[in-house]
Amino acid sequence: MDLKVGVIGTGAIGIEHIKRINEKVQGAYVTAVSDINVEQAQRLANQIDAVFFETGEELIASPDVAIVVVTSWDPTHEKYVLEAIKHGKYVFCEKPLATDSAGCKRIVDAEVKAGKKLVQVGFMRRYDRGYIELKEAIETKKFGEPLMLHCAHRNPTADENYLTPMAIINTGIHEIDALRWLLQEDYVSAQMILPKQTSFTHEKLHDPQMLILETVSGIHIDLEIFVNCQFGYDIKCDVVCETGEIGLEDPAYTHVKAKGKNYTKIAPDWQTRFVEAYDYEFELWVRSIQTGNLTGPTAWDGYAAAVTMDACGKARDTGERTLIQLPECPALYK
Ligand code: NAI
Ligand code: ISE
Repeated sequence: MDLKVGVIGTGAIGIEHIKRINEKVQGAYVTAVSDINVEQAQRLANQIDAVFFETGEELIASPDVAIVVVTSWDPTHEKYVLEAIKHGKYVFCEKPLATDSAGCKRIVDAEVKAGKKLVQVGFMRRYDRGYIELKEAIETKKFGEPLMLHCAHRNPTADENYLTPMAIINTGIHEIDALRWLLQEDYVSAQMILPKQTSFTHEKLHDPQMLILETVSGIHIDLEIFVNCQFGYDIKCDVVCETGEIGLEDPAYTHVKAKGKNYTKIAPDWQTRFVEAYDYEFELWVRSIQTGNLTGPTAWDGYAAAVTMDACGKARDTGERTLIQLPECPALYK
């Protein structure tokens, strides 16, 4: 029987995921939506023949909702995930799982108490073909041991609501998870560098920022986060190994030769750059619920990322290299 999905947060990615579930993914359809933007969400509910709920809590409790997708603003994730766990419902939560490690820990504790993995975090880099190929090359040691990673996460523009800490909490969090997953290693330290700023930023956002992470075995990662780069949505990850380098290419299916130039386009946004990864992420999420074996990024992964995220915040504030230490991983996640 198809799974009934309730979606909390019907903004940019909420709408994308709703379309994805209803039009592409097998075995699930959206029966309910909720958003504090009542008018917009009600209109959407009418269009897709779903029920509108005034609150996320009512949506989660509804017998017409079997599984939950949380795509509201970052600071609201924790309360909805905890509520879904309380009702014993599977919940897909967009990144970050919570805005700090204490919030993520409350989720881990609730899930451990429930005795069952119910949470998947929207760390969708893990479903991108480029990252998957990098992981295969690293795991098979095709070019020996990885030593250094040079990465960049660039967005064309960020609005006035995007503040300095969001470079990590909202943006760099993708790499914090993806690189830990790629290397299968936790981090031991973080440093933040605040370089010369672009004139395209505003006073509450230091842009760009540089993060340097070190893993348990001593691999060094440099990550540039630049959210007003102007030219497009640009994601880089070059892994320098002992006998070779492997790195992401910008996916392009066509090129243009005209007016004396030969070029490919840069994706304008995350929707375009990672469309296949999001589709695959949801396909596997629904399938894993049907088979009762969740395989995606867990609440523990969300917590591990948040511990690193907190260390980055401290490193930015103090200008110092900050140590990262995770407690023992609960048996549920091993
Ligand atoms: P958005 O601002 O377009 O949409 C968020 C929606 O949540 C808005 O409609 C807002 O009214 C609603 N909302 C806020 N508080 C709420 C509450 N308490 N209850 C119900 N609804 C509430 O933002 P966007 O870009 O769609 O991002 C949503 C989430 O998805 C964020 O957490 C963001 O970090 C994540 N995201 C993840 C991406 C990825 O690559 N995995 C890409 C874009 C966003
Ligand atoms: C957004 O929320 C995302 O998750 C995008 O992937 C990221 O590139 C962007 O910086 C975030 O704001």
